[in-house]
Amino acid sequence: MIAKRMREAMNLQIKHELESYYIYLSMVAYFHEQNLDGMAHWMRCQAHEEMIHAMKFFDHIIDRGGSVKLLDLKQLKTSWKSPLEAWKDAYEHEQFITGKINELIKISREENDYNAEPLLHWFANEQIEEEKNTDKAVKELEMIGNSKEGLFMVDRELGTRVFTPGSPLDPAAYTQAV
Ligand code: OFO
Repeated sequence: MIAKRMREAMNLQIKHELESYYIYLSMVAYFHEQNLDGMAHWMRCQAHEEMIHAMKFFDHIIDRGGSVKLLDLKQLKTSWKSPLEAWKDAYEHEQFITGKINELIKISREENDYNAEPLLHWFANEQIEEEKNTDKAVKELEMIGNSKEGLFMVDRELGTRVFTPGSPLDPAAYTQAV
């Protein structure tokens, strides 16, 4: 049985992961409007991944006999001045999420919740990747400055992301490798 403190903290994390889904979906719309279909594709994959993250916590709570209470989502930004500003926001958001995962790890230690550890370690590793990817895009966009050709190339590169995780609503369809 999951302890109340951890259940409530994971419930809150479901909200954070769904807000990640929501903000990245807004970025999909923004990038399509800018004719940056490669970036839109990358963010579409990312939004899908965030829904899976939310469902990992959702399933963990259910599997341990807890109840899930979905909370209101915050209204997040829906437009950006430039692709660079959007990617900077994504990087900053991932740093915020890393902080939240670290808080959950702290709670698991304080509560001696050993059953939560494998999931939280998975997320700790995942956040290294999430920060790395968004920071890389920021650095590339800073490198090209106002070059249209450069933007075209970065967009092309981001459009090559391959993502085949299965449905976020089917636990059997997604794996720990997401
Ligand atoms: Fe769920 O990792 Fe990004 O936000």
